[in-house]
Amino acid sequence: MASGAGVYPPLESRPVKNTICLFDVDGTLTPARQAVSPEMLQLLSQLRHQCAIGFVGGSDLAKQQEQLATPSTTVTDLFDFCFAENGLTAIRLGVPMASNSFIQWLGEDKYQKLANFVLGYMSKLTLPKKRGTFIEYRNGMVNISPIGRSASVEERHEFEAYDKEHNIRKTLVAALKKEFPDYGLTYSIGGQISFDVFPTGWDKTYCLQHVEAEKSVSGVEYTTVHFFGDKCFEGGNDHEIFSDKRTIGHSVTGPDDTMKIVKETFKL
Ligand code: M1P
Repeated sequence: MASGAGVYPPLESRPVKNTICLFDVDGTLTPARQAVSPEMLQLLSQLRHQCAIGFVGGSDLAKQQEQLATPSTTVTDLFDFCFAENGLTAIRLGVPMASNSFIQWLGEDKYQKLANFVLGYMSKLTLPKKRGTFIEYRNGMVNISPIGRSASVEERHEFEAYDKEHNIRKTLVAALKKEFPDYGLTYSIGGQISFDVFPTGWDKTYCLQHVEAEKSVSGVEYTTVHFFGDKCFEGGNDHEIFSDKRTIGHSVTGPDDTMKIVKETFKL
């Protein structure tokens, strides 16, 4: 299925070399938690011959590998910059860059208090369905899901609809903010069944420091940074990078809209 891995000019030799396009993953390059289409990969490949491309997703790299590549293609071959967990895990041209750790930042003691509170709170919730993995511990954040991360696609849709009506996630986030007012954490509802928890400031703008650092690596200064995302509204996990003064933000309604805007913007 996947195409798009290939030979590309070095970053400093691309026709529009001072431009980079950054894409959110779920709802922007792919339908939520599903695979990318061959048409999208083809377009990204064409775009990569013009300028640098990268993705910036909240999920960890393993999930982006599942969604954007196949077992025989590596996601890090398909993009110049891979920013997993908002850029807390960053890879440039296949080579890992400096990463940062949630647990080092917060400390074990505070983390356990948070995890115990969440598990205690969720033990009292009754939902249409509960599955497994209620807290997913990642490098740069934790992801908390009242239904559990092992929910099927159908169960995800069911939870999302139930949550819209009953505000399960919003109410849990409010309880966390009240319980841990001095933790310096941001709670971000970016997907269908969960929310991300990370130190304030470690949102998707975190990856821009890696984009800026390119100047001292290859000499390329990215003066134009396009960002494409589907959750650009306030409270959405694309909002900060979308509205950052360093980016030109494009709010999209889904992968087809992303393709349309890319084609129009770059005359592809
Ligand atoms: O990329 C958006 C979000 O995707 C997933 O959310 P959910 O499982 O709730 O649909 C998660 O990986 C989340 O971390 C991420 O922000």
